[in-house]
Amino acid sequence: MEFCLKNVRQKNRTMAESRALNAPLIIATRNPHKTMEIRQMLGGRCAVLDASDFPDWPEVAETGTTFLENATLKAETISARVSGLVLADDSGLMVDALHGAPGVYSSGYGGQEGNHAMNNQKLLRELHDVPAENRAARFVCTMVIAREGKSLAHFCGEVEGRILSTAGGAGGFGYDPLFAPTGYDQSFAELGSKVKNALSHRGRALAKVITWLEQKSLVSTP
Ligand code: ITT
Repeated sequence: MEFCLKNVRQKNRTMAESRALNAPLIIATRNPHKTMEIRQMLGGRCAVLDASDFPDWPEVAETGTTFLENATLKAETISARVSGLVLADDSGLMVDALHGAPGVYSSGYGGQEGNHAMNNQKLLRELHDVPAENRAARFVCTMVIAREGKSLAHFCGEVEGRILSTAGGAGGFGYDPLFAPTGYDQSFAELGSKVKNALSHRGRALAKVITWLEQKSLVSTP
């Protein structure tokens, strides 16, 4: 009897796990570059979906004043609308000489939401007179995991570096052509996705997410 119950429990657990392993991770983002990086870094552990797979997703007003507040708003709003595990990423660039700006306002810094060229032009203008030794900056990322409208956990990652005086490279997105991580002279856009993913704020936050998902048997090991 004991043996049978154990077998049934084992079978139920295996079935629950295989359901979980087949479940996609839904990224609460309209930024296809974020999705691409997260998909690359998850490396086949699970399928990845985003706003492009859900045409009727609501716009989430990012009214928070911290990365955590905005990531929580995105994760909770979207997870209340779709079934499954939702991951939101709120991220940005913090420049010491600008007292932490653009920070949570990174996406619209140049005057138009999501206009990366305008953002980079404004950043170069603002730092025009700032010498190389005072151009320290960091990318920051907060990820929130939510289900059924409730946040379950959050994870942070950062990468230190500096702002270059001219843009370089065609990889990545956003401020990548102007950001050189510590230890490198080239920008993230020049270094390419393998190096960027290994060092980046997003890579560091996602590594913690992956550990959490693996501990809960919510993704498979590649
Ligand atoms: P979602 O809110 O839909 O996810 P978004 O791009 O608006 O997309 P955020 O509100 O988190 O996302 O703003 C992030 C901005 O910070 C992004 O638009 C870039 O300007 C900058 N940024 C964040 N991560 C970056 C990275 O890895 N490389 C370059 N710029 C980055």
